[in-house]
Amino acid sequence: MAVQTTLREEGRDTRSLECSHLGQFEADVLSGLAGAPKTLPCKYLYDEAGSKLFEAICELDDYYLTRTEADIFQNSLDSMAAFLGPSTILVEPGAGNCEKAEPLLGRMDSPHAYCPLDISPEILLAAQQRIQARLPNLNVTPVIGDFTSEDPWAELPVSEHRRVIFFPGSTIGNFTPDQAKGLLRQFAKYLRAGDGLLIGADLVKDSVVLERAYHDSKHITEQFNKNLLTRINSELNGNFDVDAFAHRAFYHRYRQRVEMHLVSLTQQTVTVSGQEFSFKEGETIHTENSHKYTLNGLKELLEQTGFNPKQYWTDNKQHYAIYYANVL
Ligand code: AVI
Repeated sequence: MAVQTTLREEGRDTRSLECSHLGQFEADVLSGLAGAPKTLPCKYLYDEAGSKLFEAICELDDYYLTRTEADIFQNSLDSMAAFLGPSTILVEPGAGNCEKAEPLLGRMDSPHAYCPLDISPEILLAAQQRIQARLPNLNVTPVIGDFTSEDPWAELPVSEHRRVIFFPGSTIGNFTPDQAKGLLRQFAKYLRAGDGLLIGADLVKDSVVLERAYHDSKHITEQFNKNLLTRINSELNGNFDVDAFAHRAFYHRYRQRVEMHLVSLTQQTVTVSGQEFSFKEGETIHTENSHKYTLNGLKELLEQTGFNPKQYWTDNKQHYAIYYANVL
């Protein structure tokens, strides 16, 4: 009840949160389109339509990440739960619908609390009700906010219980190596010595497999990418001709990442929020990076950011890995 009140009170703030998001969205889009090369932050791919398209991507045969990670969890829940320990607070940044945490919470030894952290109050509230119905003794405390900023971390409940951050889904891959280090250091700041991190990441593999995952045969990823232009048109008074852009995704071997771009099929000028942006034919907007790690690279990333990697789990093709690490 107390948590529902918190969410309702947060709901009152949602309008001002939305206004500030819109202001930030506009500022980021205008500066991204003014840059050379043109870029747009990938976090804006996830409006309501984008989030639904991403859910559809996760169901695709070509997009092996979600099902591979789910299989690893399925096969190793008990040993993962043992690393998480008893009476732990599980904190999940970018939790969305919290579906990945639910089976883990069900196997953990008397978890003290689950704190999903996300920007969408509606999705969090629905997830809270679902999890609470299944695990009535668990204290579910959602926190609303962007986990890349410091604010929501300060709102997490203060407690002496052991803390573990749960960061599945290869979301770490959407940050450049420097950003990933900054983010993991931010995670480490919230944790204390002996607390933990359970993190999932996609691994380096054959470029054909990688490129098929981001250029799927059903063209859902294309719709997901182009939806960003539709979103700009509706929220920022833009006039992108979505059909005048093509979806491009390729594996950059040296940078170990799949890059997603929107390619202008013609020379054209686009207006967004009253500002004009010209495109040459073939010019791209870089919309997302999805970095891939080697097992060793992931271990090094953890070691460089204050963690002591203890155990990893992977699939038999070594397409994906989940690491558990303690804070030093
Ligand atoms: C959310 N993130 C881990 C996905 C990825 O694979 O980088 C986003 C995505 N972009 C295109 N397809 C999926």
